[in-house]
Amino acid sequence: MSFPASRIFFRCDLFPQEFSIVVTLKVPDLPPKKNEYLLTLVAEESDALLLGLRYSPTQLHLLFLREDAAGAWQTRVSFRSAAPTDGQWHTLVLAVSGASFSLSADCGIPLHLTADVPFPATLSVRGARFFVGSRRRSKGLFTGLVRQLVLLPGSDATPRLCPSRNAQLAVLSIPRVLQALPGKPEDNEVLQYPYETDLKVTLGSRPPCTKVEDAQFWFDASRKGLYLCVGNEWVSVLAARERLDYVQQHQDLLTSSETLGIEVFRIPGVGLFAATANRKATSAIYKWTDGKFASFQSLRTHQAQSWRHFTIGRKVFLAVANFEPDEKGQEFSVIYKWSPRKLKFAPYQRIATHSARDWEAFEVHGEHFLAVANHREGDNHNIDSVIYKWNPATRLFEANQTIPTSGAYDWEFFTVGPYSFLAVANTFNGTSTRVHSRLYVWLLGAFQLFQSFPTFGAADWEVFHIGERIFLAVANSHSYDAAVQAQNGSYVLNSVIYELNLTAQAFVKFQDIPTCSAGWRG
Ligand SMILES: [Ca+2]
Ligand SMILES: [Ca+2]
Repeated sequence: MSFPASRIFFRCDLFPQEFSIVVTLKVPDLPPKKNEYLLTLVAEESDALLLGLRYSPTQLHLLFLREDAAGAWQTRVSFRSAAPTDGQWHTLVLAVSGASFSLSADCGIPLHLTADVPFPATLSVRGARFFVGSRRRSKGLFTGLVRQLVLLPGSDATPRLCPSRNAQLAVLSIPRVLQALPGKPEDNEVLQYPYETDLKVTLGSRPPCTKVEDAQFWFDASRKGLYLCVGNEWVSVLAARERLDYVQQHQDLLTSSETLGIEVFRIPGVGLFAATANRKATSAIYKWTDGKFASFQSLRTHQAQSWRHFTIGRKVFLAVANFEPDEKGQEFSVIYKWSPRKLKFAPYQRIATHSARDWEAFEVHGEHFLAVANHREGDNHNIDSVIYKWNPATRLFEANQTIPTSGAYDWEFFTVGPYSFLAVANTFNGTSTRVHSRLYVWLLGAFQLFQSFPTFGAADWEVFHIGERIFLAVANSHSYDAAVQAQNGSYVLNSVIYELNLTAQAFVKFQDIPTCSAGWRG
């Protein structure tokens, strides 16, 4: 079976720099020295093997072509005794990121290898063709069975499959026609980019934090504290800024589906509210009533990611970031306004957005702004995010400035003296999570680039003050820093703190917080 690479790579013809290949296969007893190709990517004209996955009785080889000034080099990374050729089903996950290669079989402990030659950052697939089960025509024909073969851009796909009750048949994506085969898929969630599933916020009382919950968030609603599960421990990411003293005891909020974000706010003279952004069709607003949060209003949302409460004069608004289009395929997010007459939130303005992640509301010199983090449009992550300005004449938000972003996840606004800053967290540029996140400063009526920061799937910026000092922290959801990775080869999450240096007029690195499995105890 073969197909042109352009069928998968129709927007961009570069193979991802970081990716995983998930394969479920059954290999018969192979004669010694026999080599069979599971998957190849071949340049049609030159017949060069750009990428290949080859199976032998004792090893699994990943082959790739790397070009440098001296020419093109075929590189091979070999994993010993990957999975036995025992005629049984096995699921392998191969994860590639730069010079780091790992392979896990049946959700077992992964084998890590660091190669001298990293996987190329720019491997062009123009004019190339994929072959499944061969290396063009009959060469090295695969004689086993393949049930699942998935190529995923982004980081290691292992946490998306494992642990699994049936590790040998762990399912990521199985074609419908093959689903009747033995080994029923457990939970066939829509395929998303792996870093997107990394960010899950759970509400309620302290949930378990094990390998399964790794890199997931827990929001402690009663104390407004955000925690990240790292190495079996809940680590405080955002300390409770303002303790809600009147919250006597802990409460679980029952939400209709998985909650991705929560906003707690007060409407003067009315009370305290909490809005939850739920993944399924509706999101909910709760009102603090008789000592607990009670259901107040339900609003139609489309995979809501977050809510933002803000006020303009005495008007109270609530904006939702919708990640998915509605039933008619229209993509937009909605600003709701509190109706003091009806005592409800009512839709006020609809704004076209693209997989919106976050709204940031702020004021500059008495004018009101709203910035949306547009994550991606279709498969394209390199799109504009938009800053809207409140027009007091039309009483609407109008586009004021666009800023190019790459898989934008979060906006953070803050001021230093008379200066207004806006930082964006960029996660992914289509091939890599190694992408700069940027800080802008308000000058002459617009935001201008102030500083760029190297980040790795940046998901969140937070500013905080200690006395007179100003700090900016970024949460990287991925890290490929060689020095940190070398510690034990385990998954490392790196958060970096910068401090504003007034002399240098720049944010300089204050400290790294390496949070690998044993390191960080909050
Ligand atoms: Ca934000
Ligand atoms: Ca933030």
